[in-house]
Amino acid sequence: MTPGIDSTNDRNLALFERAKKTIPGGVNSPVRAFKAVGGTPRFVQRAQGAYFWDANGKQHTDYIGSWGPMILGHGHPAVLQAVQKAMQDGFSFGAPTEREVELAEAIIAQMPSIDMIRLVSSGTEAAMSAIRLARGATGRSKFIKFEGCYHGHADALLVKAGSGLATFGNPTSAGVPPEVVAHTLVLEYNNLAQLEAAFALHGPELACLMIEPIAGNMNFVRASLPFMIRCRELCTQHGALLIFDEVMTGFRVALGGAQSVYAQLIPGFKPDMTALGKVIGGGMPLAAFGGSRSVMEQLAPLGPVYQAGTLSGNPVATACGLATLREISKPGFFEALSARTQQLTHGLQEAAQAAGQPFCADSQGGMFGFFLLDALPQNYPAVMQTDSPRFNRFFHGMLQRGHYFAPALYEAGFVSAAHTEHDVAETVAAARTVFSELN
Ligand code: KE4
Repeated sequence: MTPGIDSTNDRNLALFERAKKTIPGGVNSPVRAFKAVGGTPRFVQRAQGAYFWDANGKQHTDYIGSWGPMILGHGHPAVLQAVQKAMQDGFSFGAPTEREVELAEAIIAQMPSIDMIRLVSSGTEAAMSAIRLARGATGRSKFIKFEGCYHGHADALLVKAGSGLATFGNPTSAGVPPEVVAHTLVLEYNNLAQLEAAFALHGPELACLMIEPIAGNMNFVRASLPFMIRCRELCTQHGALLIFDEVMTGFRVALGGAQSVYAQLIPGFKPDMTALGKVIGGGMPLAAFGGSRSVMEQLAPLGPVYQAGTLSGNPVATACGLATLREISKPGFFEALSARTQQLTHGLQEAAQAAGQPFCADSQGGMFGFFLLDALPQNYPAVMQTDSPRFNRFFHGMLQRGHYFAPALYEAGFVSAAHTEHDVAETVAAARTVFSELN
């Protein structure tokens, strides 16, 4: 029970009980149910800037921002105006619009690896379609993904490592027939030896390698430079496509996404395909996948790889996305956002140290992760070494004080341009108290 809130008039609790009657688990996406941390999900009544107010009218400083899209904060006036205007002109046509072309051009302008792009409605669709396109373009079926990386819930991607490198994946979800994941090879993130062995064993059969370049689905784990260099080299050597899943990192860690961060460290570095989502829709259902012209032109109606969507390139969602990209493209935007994010991670680090708590954090642009560990983990098993009961106590301690972090220790966090220095200082002050109570 959440101390300080009388459960009889806790509207979050009442709404959660009511929701469970008609929606499985009371939520439309599992992570929202607080299963990992326990307690009652906060039902959002409204949000503005860096804050949202829950069903009890309690204000929270929001460090999830819809899991990444709300990089400007909630209800940015320029975005709101663009969406309201677009709605006057029509919600959906099932026909091409100029704004889809403008958005495609705006994305391509920031990502030199992308010649052409197809808009879809979710990150799952983007990643699923990218895999299908890679398979169609190469004529190969097998592909590599990494433990701890999440690419949406398409069947072939709901898979855990098989036993050893010669065996392919096993389903992580009921309802996924083993044969559907029989071509998916799951490796350990940042494990060079496994990567080399997998290509040595299967190289000529591999259609692609899909990776979160900064893995936000195991909180915040960077691919090491040697590892990323070998992913690129081995894909090139064996004719497999290197696919960056930047649904979370795209336009969030930098204007050019994580690929621009790696390109600064590895001259000429480019993935062959990129999946995008979240920020490019500004909070509306919009995602995309793109790559070289030769690969993308394999897509219907030009080529043999089928892909489609009723609401793809939706005119209201593209207005929201375009207005968002316009704002984040302004000079100094990412410098200011990065500084704000680092104010948070450095502040949390100091607060934890003051309480003698193990803590480490990392961030890039407006995305951050922290671990109640002494050193930054390099892979999923290391992330899961975290003392989850202690994480849960930290999470709820912060939540009760009105600071909303991801309700799972394997999820990343997000800062928006609307978070002020004072907002972050308040969060750090609350963390100082919560960390001291953890002892
Ligand atoms: P969606 O289908 O949820 O739009 O995107 C799937 C996806 C693909 N790739 C990456 C790197 C992602 O992070 C995601 C979705 N991210 C989760 C947060 N870890 C969304 C939150 C949720 O599942 O409710």
